[in-house]
Amino acid sequence: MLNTGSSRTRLPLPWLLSLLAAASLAGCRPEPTVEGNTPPTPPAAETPAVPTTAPATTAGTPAPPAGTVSISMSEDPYQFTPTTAMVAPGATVTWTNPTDDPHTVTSDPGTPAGGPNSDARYPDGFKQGQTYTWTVPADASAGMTWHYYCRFHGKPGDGKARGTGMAGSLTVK
Ligand SMILES: [Cu+2]
Repeated sequence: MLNTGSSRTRLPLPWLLSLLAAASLAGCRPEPTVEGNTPPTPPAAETPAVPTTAPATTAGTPAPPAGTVSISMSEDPYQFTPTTAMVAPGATVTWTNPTDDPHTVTSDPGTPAGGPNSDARYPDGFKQGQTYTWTVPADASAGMTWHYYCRFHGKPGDGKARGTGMAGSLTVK
């Protein structure tokens, strides 16, 4: 490269020969080398990939609005735990029975229609290890309350208040 430049200004013929020699070499190497040196640009293109991850995390944060509510059952005395729970419209409520005896989630008479009721699925109550799942109506309004009780270990209320014994309630928040 240096020889080519210096010979150009002095002797035309040697310059032509050196040019041809350089061209033959250049035809094989310099151009591919130049293209090979081009890659420094791609690393800059990889940088935008990092900011892409951040927005995805931010968008995933406000995801759990409805959520899931888990209610268990305990013994001595039998009761729903928690006894009362706040639920969001569209939330999934799951009752699990870890006790030896079967239980029911039966809506109190007088409580809003469409409330939780395991009797259709488990006429004889759901046994140890079984679960009953109910979804809060999506159009349920805040403050709406369903009272329920276990037919074997509790008694229903009057529709305005929770019953006695094994009884619970859900209120829409
Ligand atoms: Cu029970």
